[in-house]
Amino acid sequence: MNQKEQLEQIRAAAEEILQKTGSLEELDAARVRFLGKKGELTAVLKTMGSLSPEERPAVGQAANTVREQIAAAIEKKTAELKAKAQDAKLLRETIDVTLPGEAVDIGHKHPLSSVLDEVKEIFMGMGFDVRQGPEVEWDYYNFEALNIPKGHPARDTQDTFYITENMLLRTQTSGCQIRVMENQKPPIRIIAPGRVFRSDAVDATHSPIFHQIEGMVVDEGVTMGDLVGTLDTFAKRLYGEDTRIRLRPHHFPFTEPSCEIDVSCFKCGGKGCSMCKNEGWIEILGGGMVHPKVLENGGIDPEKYSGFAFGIGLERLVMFKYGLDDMRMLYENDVRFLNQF
Ligand code: 2NM
Repeated sequence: MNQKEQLEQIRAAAEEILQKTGSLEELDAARVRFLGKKGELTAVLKTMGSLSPEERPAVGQAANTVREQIAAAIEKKTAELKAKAQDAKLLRETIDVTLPGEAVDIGHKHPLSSVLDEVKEIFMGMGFDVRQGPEVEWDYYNFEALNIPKGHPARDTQDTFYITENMLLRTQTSGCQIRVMENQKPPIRIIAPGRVFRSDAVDATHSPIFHQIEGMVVDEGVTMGDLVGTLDTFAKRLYGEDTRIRLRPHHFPFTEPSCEIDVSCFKCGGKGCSMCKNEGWIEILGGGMVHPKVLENGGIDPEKYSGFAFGIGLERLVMFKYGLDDMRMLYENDVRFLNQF
């Protein structure tokens, strides 16, 4: 076979192979085979020495033509394969924007938080400030300043979590009230919501950790009538305009006189039902006139000023509001329960 025939054979072989080539890797292999330094075309050119000077230009030109043809064919095929690969990629990555999205679970306020927020709003609407204090408290602020003397049953280690002899987990938020009295001149109108701790066994109505909202008003001429008016307004705002309150005498060391306060049952309106255990009334509050000794301990002159104070159990409010019979549901964070609010 002379060189011209060889060249024609190479061209034909290249044409056939390029036709069949389906990948860029195969294409590269073909380029090396035909056009590479050690490729078939180079091999033919190396034999040109055996030609006469008259034959050489024509064969050289033929070789160049074949090289250009093959190079052009490879280029064309490369573009085709790349376009095909791009189409396949786009097809793979197609997104159906009409598919329904994945629903995101959105959380919401815990019932203890939403009722607390409601209570805060009601008192803030009556001009109260919201104050907070430490959960780890001195014996002085939790007991001594509140006229709870040494030896009082509330101070017993059976009821109180002591950390040291003088330091404990607060059993009420009253330390806030004492600190406000120490730092602020009357008129004082505050509520102090927060976690409190008592060494109680867990059952449907008791928990060693629960929440209280305590309140205090101190000014000149504050009377029991102010306490009744304030808490009557609170009860009506929380449970509805038809709600009434009633006071029963009670005893607290830090108030004198003291009372427990019931609201008319918001389910039966006072007739008696399962919610109020046929009483018609539900106890939600304790309160009274701040004991003169407590005012004095706060640095306030009991001859000039008087005040009322009260304490509300948040869990009880929530349980009555939603008709819960077991406090533990408020702490277990079972989403099947929480999702109902
Ligand atoms: C209650 C019941 C009665 C109360 C008293 C005071 C303070 F600091 F002013 F003396 N704070 N909270 C109080 C009074 C709390 O909880 C059932």
